[in-house]
Amino acid sequence: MLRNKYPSFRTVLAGPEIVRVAGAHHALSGVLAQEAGFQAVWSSSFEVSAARCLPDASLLSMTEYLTAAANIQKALGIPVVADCDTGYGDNLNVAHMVHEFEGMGITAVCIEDKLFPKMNSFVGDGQALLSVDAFASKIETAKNAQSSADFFVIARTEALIGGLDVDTALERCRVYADAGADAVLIHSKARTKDQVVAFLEGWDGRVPVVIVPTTYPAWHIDEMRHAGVSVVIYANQGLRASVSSLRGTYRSIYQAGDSTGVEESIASVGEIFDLQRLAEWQKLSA
Ligand code: SPV
Ligand code: MG
Repeated sequence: MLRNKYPSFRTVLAGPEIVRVAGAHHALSGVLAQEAGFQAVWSSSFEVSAARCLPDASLLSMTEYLTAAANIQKALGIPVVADCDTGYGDNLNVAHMVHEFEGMGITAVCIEDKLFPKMNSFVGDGQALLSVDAFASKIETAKNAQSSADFFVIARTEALIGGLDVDTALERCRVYADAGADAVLIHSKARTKDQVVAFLEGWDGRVPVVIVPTTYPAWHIDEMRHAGVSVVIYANQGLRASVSSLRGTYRSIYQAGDSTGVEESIASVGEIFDLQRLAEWQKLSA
């Protein structure tokens, strides 16, 4: 069975456990996240653009992000959550984006309340936001554009990234939930979890809360669960690990003049065959 079956993100979220999601930029990284036990994969705009050595600044087209997300999804038995930035434009772009992503088998998308073109959340301070009403209208548009009731739309507020306070973030998320969002994502680049904890304490639970603990990595999954987190996205650790690993390996081979020194620490060719599911493919040949 070379085509994968996978549950929708909504189905996975309906389970009793906090949903752990890992960032990926290609199918191989998605498969390795799945192998580690993650319940879903985040097709990260930061990772996908970094894989092209481009900034995460709305430079790639919707189609390029769609292709990346769909290629990851095809390789997996768990759902992809597609990071769709601002929805690639205004309400018309959002409707088109939902048609296209849903049409390619993606069961969950996330859009954020920054202005298009956007810049990655960790760049600079005081990034500008779309008005609450304009973003709520994007959420409504996205929900009206989906064809299956199962399709899942996450509304991400960048209020804290933009230098606004927790009350503003809460107010924005309440409006987004009322506009039909299936979950809200509260993003923070603070070095501690305090802002996010304050958000969770003030949240009335009308939809689940998603977090991205890149800058507050010490928060343990059990404590997150306790605090009311429903979904946690480890958005870019895989990419950063790849960079460290590739850099070390290439340098070591170049400096040594042969590759024996790295043999012990790199995957075998056989392991790559397994990830390619070569044996299953070979059964197709007569
Ligand atoms: C991503 O992974 O692309 C995200 C999270 O959106 S962040 O990079 O923190 O904006
Ligand atoms: Mg992103």
